[in-house]
Amino acid sequence: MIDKHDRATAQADSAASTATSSASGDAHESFLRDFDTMGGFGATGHGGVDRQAASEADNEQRRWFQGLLEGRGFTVEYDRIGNQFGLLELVPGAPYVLIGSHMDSQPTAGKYDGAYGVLAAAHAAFRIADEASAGGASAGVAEGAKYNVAVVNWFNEEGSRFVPSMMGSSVYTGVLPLEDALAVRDKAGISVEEALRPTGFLGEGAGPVAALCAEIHIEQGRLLENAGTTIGLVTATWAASKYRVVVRGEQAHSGATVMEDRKDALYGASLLVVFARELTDRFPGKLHTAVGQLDVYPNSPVVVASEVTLLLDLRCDDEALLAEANALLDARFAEIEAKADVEIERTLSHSWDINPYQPAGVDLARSVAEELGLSNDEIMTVAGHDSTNMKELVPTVMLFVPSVDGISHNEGEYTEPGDLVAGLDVLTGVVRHLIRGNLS
Ligand code: HGY
Ligand code: MN
Ligand code: MN
Repeated sequence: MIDKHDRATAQADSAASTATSSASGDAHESFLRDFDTMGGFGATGHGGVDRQAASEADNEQRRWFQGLLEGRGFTVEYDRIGNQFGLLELVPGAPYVLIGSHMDSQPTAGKYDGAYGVLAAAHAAFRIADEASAGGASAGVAEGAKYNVAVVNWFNEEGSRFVPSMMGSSVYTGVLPLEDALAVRDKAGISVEEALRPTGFLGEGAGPVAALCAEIHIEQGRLLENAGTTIGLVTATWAASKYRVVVRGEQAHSGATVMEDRKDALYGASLLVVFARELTDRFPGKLHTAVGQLDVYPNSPVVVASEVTLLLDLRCDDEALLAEANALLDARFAEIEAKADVEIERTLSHSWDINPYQPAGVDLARSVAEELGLSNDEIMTVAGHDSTNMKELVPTVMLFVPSVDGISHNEGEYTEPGDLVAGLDVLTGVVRHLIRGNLS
């Protein structure tokens, strides 16, 4: 639990908060300048970004980020799945507090998702480094520290080019075997390994040893905005079931073939897409579903489709309800096979349970937000994050800042600058506690 009365913490906090309050203007300006620079990597024409994992835009932003970290004296290394780490050593030989998120994006998406958390982690670490090297009372940071700091940019969190999502942190935490991840191919047939090999971002090792973790991210919903709350204290992740579904029929002439002879895979897939969407009406506010990717073969205007592959995504804030929704899906699959005279094959490609974040971490984050006078409240995350994996390995703190209108995975994604820097201040305060082991 938090050791609020830890002397070194108290000393460092008072000195640091003095430092922060006087330097906060500069620190905030410096962060916002860097964030503006980041928005240029893979910039689209409408305020968004397209920098999918291991794309040239992603590689470019990673090179920039390496320079930013090295410019502040951090050591940059890459692990065997391309996760990027900026290391700040406070206690030689000690494990690390991992703080970060992901810089890769969905196609034509927002520039805040993931990238904000990576840069906020870097700037929080910069402040910790300055406080540690400043000497005097604030040297308490180094003196009181039990752990080092590693800023992390996880590889391929989005899972758009290479499925599944959260790939880099899944390999780091052992959820996904390395060789399986390296072998995943994109639609052009390029594997993760082939994409990473020429970039110089494919390391050998397993990355720094983690003792604790923290991530800050945009909410991607509108609960914080609706409530007028600045900081989200994330307590758990909605459960997820993601399926790869193949609907098989037979090619036929779209005109000449009589209707009763058809085995139309696209008709079967369409019935499934509509059912998945309307299934949410039975669990209002509890179940979210979508089919975001659908590939038709042969996808020709005069041919009845013989095969459709789609990726179906279900999220639910209650594991029993999710099981009920999955059972209803199974029943509907059988009906669709009969109705469209097709065969349906479903593979669970990625899933996670609700498993909460450590409550002591929520309490720690709350105490920091309160000290800073920032409104805060507990919230569940509907989206998965790299911290979804990390909380299963080490105690993890997950923080949110508001998304305007809940828009995300969309070029219109936006978070107010004041909220961005408020989140940075909370993350910095949380990290000051974590490096002292005030969360176990
Ligand atoms: O929620 C997701 O699946 C994504 O990885 N953020
Ligand atoms: Mn994200
Ligand atoms: Mn995302």
